[in-house]
Amino acid sequence: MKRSKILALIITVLMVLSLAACSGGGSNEGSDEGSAAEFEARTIRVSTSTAETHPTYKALETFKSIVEEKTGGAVTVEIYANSVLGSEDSVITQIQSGALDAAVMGGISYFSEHAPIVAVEEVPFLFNDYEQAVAAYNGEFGSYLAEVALEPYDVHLVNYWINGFRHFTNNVRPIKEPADMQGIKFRSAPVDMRLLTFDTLGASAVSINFNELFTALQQGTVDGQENPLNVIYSQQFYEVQKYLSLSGHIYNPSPFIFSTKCWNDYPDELKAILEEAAAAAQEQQVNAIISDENTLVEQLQSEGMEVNEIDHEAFRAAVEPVWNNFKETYGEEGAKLLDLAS
Ligand code: EAX
Repeated sequence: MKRSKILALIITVLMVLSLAACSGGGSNEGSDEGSAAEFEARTIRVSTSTAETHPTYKALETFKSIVEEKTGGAVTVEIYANSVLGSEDSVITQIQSGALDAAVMGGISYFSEHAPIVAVEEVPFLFNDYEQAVAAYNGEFGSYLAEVALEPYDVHLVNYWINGFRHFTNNVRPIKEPADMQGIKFRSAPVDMRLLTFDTLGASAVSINFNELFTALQQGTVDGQENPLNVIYSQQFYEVQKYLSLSGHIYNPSPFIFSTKCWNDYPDELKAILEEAAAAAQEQQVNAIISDENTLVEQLQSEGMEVNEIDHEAFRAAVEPVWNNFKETYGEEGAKLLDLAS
């Protein structure tokens, strides 16, 4: 059976099993067990598109164990990896309705409906390194985006983890200069600014959901894709991709979000525990992503990928029209955000 069919089947089963929204308010089991007595039995369901071998999943396991321990087992956390609850868009819909409590997303620009300016995330070469990107998202830049983009969706940001700097992979040729992009057919996530970047660089790009990406690469629907090293490795894209070009052209955070409906339903003591557990998980995830960068290139090479550096200066010059497009579209507000990012 194809990966996508298996997933579709799993999703259907899960949907049927999970009709209860923000599944709290169960029996008051454990009410005579000391401090855990404060907590009603409830299950918190968290989704991630990444695999069990990705640092996000491991950090969610830490989150789960802290929450379960601090609530004396009254609150259970269930982790759904590998997009089993559906594409990013479908996860957002489930979060909005409160059918799903929480998710670690692969970026923030999926939430563009109420604030198209969130496209700033996708401006190529906006950040030079992890230190700068993490500081921006943990600071005013990140809180501004959460306020304008997430809140109108009824989405509550707990904190930002890292998805990472994205790099090109493909089966046609190593990408060194912008001209090497010509004619290669890439998959893009369904976000406009990224599609514009591909277009500006002379590549063709089609929008495909992440949960359909492996199959699309395997079947040759597209020649290439771009993702952070940890995603390329944990999704085993090296099985279906030959060249890895270390472009780092876009940085995506991984916002850890909750359904506002569910969040408002939790007692304050539980919110405090969730925040504490999320802070520990964030620290673990961020450290893992950053330190893995040193070893992943070698691991991908030993899986058979051919790795090269890109001509950064030439690429930065080639994407200038994308910057201009952003500046013209978002005026002063856009300029302020670009400033906050630097
Ligand atoms: O969470 O769609 C993508 O390529 C994202 O990077 C993916 O969701 C990782």
